[in-house]
Amino acid sequence: MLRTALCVGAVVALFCSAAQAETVEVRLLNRSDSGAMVFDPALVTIQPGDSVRFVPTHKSHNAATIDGLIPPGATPFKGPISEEITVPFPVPGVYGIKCSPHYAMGMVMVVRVGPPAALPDGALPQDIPARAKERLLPLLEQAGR
Ligand SMILES: [Cu+2]
Repeated sequence: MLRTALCVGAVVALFCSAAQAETVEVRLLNRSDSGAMVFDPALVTIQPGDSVRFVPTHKSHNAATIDGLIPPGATPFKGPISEEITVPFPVPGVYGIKCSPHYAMGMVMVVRVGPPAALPDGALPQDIPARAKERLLPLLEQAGR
């Protein structure tokens, strides 16, 4: 009897962990309380296998990985302008995400997958625009602790 109960418990636990992959929504906005041209939220923490749905609430935005700012082995992506995309993140680590048209205006965010993680090679790529860097640094710092 006890054995049966344990077994059922184990099956439920397995099923639940498989069903637990989550999708977090991020909105792409012209303006919010935190400024102009923003991802909201600007820092997302998920588990490997979870997904992020990027929703251009306002038009003319997209979501794309920043070159040199994704973990080794991760696949870069670039979403179409003004279209919603859902991206799975199977590889743990820290990801810099930009909006291609508004990168220079500092429209960036960070996705942390799994435990706190430092930058892939310990430093920001050289070609990041100043305003993007300004927003990325505190987000990366948060993602690392
Ligand atoms: Cu944008």
